[in-house]
Amino acid sequence: RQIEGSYRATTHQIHTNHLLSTNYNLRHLPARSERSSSTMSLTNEADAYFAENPAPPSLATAKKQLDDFISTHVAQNRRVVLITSGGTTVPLERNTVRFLDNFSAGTRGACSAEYFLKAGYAVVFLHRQWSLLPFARHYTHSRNFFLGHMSETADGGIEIEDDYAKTLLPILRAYKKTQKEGTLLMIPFTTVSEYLHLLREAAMSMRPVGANGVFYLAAAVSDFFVPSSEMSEHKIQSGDADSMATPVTGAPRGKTLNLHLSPTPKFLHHLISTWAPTPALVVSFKLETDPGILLAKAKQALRRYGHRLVIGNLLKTRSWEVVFVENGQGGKEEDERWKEDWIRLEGGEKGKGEIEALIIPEVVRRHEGMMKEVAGSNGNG
Ligand code: PAZ
Repeated sequence: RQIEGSYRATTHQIHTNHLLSTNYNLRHLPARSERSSSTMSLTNEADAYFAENPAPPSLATAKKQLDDFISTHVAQNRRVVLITSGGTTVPLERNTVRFLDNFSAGTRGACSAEYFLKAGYAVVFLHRQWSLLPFARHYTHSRNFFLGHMSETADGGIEIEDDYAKTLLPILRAYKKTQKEGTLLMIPFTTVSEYLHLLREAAMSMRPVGANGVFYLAAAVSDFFVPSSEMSEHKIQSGDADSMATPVTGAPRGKTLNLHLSPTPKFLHHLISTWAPTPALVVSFKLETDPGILLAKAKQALRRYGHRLVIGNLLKTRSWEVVFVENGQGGKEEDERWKEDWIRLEGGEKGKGEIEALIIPEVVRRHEGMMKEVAGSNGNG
């Protein structure tokens, strides 16, 4: 999960990263003037993206799983939520040795999936491979290592400490119920390209769900990527890099690497306007590190894409506070239309429980409100 030694980039670090200002061009990189994405319309931009960046070989299987799963639950008139979870990678080579990654562990997505299941939804869980999974997260990524609570019995069986068994029992019950009802479909991705191909197929599969559907887009998606045509086929060799002089002193400072990254297409625009133009509730997440711009960025997303709800969060406080930003579409002045509701875990950082236990009921409440509106406007309300 690293490139070159100890460097670990997040999508949000890329702007300021010294890699961008250094001076090594990946081979096969066409001149900037040959790249035309800035002049394309958004639709052409998406078409060009999917034409240029090949679909993962597993896409056809995933599509069949999605269609089967969704049609089963549509037939039962069950609500369906599509959750995206975890970070996407940006490979630097086609035979990938190195890639950019980001911080997301998939906690928000995995945890939210359990609460949506509890609320009766069927869950499509598009997640970064090896990130946190619903149910498994309670023991795979816990510092309270599960084997420490088990011992071997005289007859070769396994005994679990009473207290630990009590903690696991509700999780086991919820998992068994989910299995019995077939309400969880998990599909993994790794790269940003795999993610976008999967999201497009999943969004189109969601169409028949209509107003019973929710898109809950919690994945941390790379804003920039290296297009397939510009990627080195094999592992980038340090010998291919330019020797650089240190600015000001001119002293040699060895080989340096300079990456040119292209902007990832604005997938939310495509999801809302083309892939899934259904009355489903679309909830996107906005992560920032600067508290001063969080609300403005959430509103910008709502204005730009025209969906219903953005959940804003800050890197440092995301596990105990979030803000729901909604475009009420009622007032005359732009500022009067915004509704901002902070949701906080009691006790803050040291609070007990999970903030998703508060987030999901609130999303469900808003989803139900929207379903009533849709039924009303169809004359069924
Ligand atoms: O996966 P995690 O629990 O560590 O983090 C969740 C999150 C911060 C990635 C998510 O809540 C979020 O804000 N996703 C959108 C990120 C973005 O603005 O690109």
